[in-house]
Amino acid sequence: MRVLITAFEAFAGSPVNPSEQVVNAMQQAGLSGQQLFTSVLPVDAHTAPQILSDAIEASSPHIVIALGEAANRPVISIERAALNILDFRIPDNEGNTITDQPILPGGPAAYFSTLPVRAILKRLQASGIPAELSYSAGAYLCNMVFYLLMDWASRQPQPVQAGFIHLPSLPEQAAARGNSGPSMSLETSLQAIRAAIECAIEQHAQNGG
Ligand code: PCA
Repeated sequence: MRVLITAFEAFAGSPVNPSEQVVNAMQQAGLSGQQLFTSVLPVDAHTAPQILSDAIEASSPHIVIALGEAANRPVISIERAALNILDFRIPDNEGNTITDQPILPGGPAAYFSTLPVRAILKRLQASGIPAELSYSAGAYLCNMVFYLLMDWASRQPQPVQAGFIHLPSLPEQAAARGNSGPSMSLETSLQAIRAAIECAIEQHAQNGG
């Protein structure tokens, strides 16, 4: 099976992004028995859509899990819905601050993840990894990529399992911020994403994919 995992580069003044580190570690280790493709997207509203679409075209994936960092969240957030809105609280890495705009004018208000979100939640919790289902991926780059990914998935002749997972910051990021904000180790986030991929592969096989 072809599995595409995307991440984001660092943003908001942090030197690293946990999603990029997870994807780099996965790229090095590979995914046994599957074809793994990875892409690290820019935090740039003008170029991220094309780079996402190039990554999809290059991999023609059965499963896509897009990853990003949610600095204020203490647990793995399995996103359920992408909204058709751009409403940035901070500028992206190229200085664009887009507010009150649709991602796709005339597009549906929202798309749901087609990942087996409940099964992933249960698998993570059973493995001792704190996780939650989240009903908002925000209105910044992560939500944008999630929405565009689901828009692509909705147009495929065969069902694609696609969705978005937000990761907490790494402990070193929380330490550098010097506040009492939450964090999760790279090993735990990596284990979570491996488990999520396993669930999606199992579900895909059950669906006769
Ligand atoms: N998190 C941001 C964008 C890049 C990232 O990793 C977000 O939640 O939109």
